[in-house]
Amino acid sequence: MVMAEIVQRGTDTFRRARIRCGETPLGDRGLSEVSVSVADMRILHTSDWHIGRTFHGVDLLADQRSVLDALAALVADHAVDVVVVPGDIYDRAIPSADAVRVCNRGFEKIRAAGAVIVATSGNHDSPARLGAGSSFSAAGGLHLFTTVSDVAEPVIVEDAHGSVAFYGIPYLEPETTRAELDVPNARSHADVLRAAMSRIRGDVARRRSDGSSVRSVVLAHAFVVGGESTGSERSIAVGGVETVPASEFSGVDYVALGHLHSPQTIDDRIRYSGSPLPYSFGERSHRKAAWMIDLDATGNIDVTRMELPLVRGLSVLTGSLDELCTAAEFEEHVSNYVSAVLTDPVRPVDAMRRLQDRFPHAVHLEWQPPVRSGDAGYREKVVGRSDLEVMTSFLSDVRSDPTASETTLLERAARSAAAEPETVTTDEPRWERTA
Ligand SMILES: [Mn+2]
Repeated sequence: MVMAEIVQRGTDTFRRARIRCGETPLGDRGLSEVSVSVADMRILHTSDWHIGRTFHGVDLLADQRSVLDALAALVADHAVDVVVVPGDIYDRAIPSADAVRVCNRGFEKIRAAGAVIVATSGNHDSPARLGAGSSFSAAGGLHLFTTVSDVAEPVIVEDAHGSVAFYGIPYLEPETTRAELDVPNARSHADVLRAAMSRIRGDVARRRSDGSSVRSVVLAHAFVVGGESTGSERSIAVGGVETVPASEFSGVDYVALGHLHSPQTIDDRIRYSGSPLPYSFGERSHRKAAWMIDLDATGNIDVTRMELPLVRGLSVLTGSLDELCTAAEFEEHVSNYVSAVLTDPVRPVDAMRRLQDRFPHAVHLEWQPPVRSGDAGYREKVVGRSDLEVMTSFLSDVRSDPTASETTLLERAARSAAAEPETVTTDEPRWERTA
């Protein structure tokens, strides 16, 4: 980084950038990195990357790649020391090869920008696959916590004031983790998290027992009471209550949460960063962000919301197909992901192809014909009309008026249907009475 660039980025960055002078490049750093001393600890909290996720069938890898670049730029511009990612790194347990490439590249860029990475597995990740090679990657500054038995074994990052212990709690499914946490009667998410947090508090206390002022950061993937979902999260309510009271996280200086996809604050020190990209049209008005936390000597925090770039906007557009394809008012949406609500009275032919001529990123459409004035519900429409009239007008609507011979057939069918009993009252239905 040339000095002119550093100065341009402001005095705060200048101060922190100077602290970083003299650091060796990534390849030579290895484990010694964790003992680099800086002023206050600066942490960037992001989560729910969901690398490999598709959006209405459309591949989002290019968008994900660019938002990871933006995170790496934040790390470089603001001299972030540690990036925490509490879960849902990938969208699925077995990500595609391309998704793995995008994720690895993101990790490398963030690491090369100067931050240590602490990440955990979320409910979408496979702990074993995400954690493969984690003891080796830790030597390079990528700390992947995917093992339940390691919850009380933090990675320690030093700053000028001493140690900060980062504890990674992988997503805890009560059914599969209660034995490992030694709480055989745990039924709920709160039960297993309580067990994990109790181990963590025990470890913090042990580290402080000699009088040293160890500060602590916890990463967890859970639905904390008071949080709001966006609709693009997969429910974790399998056979029980999914929410966890915020009080379970007492005793730590900052709790970086993953799972919910919009940035939000449970209390000042317990937050969700949300996903870096919108993953449903319901999130189209959200601005995606990461939290930047400065942790001082006493464990006090100063939090700044860091806006993430909108890689591609989301629009829900309503109108007739012709209006959508020609009206000037829709021009500002042409490069967005578009969900269209078509209001044509007759369902237009080849609508998606025509829509995509103007909106290449149209991904979804639905047809909502207008309710004409005087239109009544089906029940009102047929009341007082004979069966034959109902059948005749149905044919006229969907095809053409029935011919004379067709009308005769309809009459016969109506009479024969009317002759049959309305309901079957025997225990054993007639049509099953064979042999
Ligand atoms: Mn998620």
